[in-house]
Amino acid sequence: MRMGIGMSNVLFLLFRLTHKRLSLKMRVWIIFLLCLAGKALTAPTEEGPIIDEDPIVEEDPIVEEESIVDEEPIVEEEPIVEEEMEVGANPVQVETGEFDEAIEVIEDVVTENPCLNYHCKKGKVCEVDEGNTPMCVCQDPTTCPPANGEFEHVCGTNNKTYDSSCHFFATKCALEGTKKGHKLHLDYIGPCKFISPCVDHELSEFPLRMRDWLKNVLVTLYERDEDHNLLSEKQKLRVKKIFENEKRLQAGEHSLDLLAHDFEKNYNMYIFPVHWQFGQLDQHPIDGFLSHTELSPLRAPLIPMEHCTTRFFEECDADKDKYIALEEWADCFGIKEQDIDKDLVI
Ligand SMILES: [Ca+2]
Ligand SMILES: [Ca+2]
Repeated sequence: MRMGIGMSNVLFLLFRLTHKRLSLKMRVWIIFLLCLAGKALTAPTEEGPIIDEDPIVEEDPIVEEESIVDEEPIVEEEPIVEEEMEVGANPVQVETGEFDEAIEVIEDVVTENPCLNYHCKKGKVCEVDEGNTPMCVCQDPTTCPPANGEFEHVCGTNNKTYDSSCHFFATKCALEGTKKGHKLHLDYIGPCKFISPCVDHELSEFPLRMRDWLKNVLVTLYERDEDHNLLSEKQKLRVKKIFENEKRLQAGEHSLDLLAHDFEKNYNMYIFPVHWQFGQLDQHPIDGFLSHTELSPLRAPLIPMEHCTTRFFEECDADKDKYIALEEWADCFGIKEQDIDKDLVI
């Protein structure tokens, strides 16, 4: 159900974001997203058991899959503690997570199966050794479900198209420990294609639409949050102020001039949405920095539609350390230094 709500948000908001410029592509995207929605709704069991009234788990046991730093830390997969989606998860993240789910929880009638509920990172599957101890091993790409169409293809940073994200991550896993594997990331969703270079004036338009989009995502979540599981109470209080502000620019198709004017006039309404999105992405680990992997749920679906995505996020990383810090993030969305507030990342 929550997936359905998230999906409609994605459809609505992604549509709004790129409607005018890319209406034909959007149609393809809507079909793609609808297919994902269907997939998500028909395969709820893959999610594993969901604990009601989940306790707040501070440290997510899922470790970061791909780090861009040179020294990739060696991490051990841990059994999953709880699979419930974090409160207020970004719908874009939710859907992408569903899409590039290469993690398999092996279902087995034998309750003793140690692989049951054993969580492996993308590209790996659980197997038991002689001692019946579960372990994660690289998935054979040929065991990935065949792609249902082009919309399941993904493009790697090596500009190679993979049948699905499962095929991509299984291939990447096999290259683990090599330079090639280290450099390889999922670039965007869809087959590799020519993406026209982003020129300066186009780059300056990108944050205008993105900020407006983030604000509308939050307002939509607020309006639909009947079950109190889309936004936390703290988040709701923040969004309530935006929602109830009479001066708020209503969701719709706006010219860039109007968006720019609104950002100037109603600047305060944009501060929280920019912080909120950062918090949604900064999860593995929660450290005030976004790695390539953490950013991926946002950028991978956007790149085929918004050709400035890559350049925008590259330039966000002002100190070029391969991570986007909160300060860098806020700055590239036009948030003034004095308004950057860690406490808003809630
Ligand atoms: Ca992080
Ligand atoms: Ca940086």
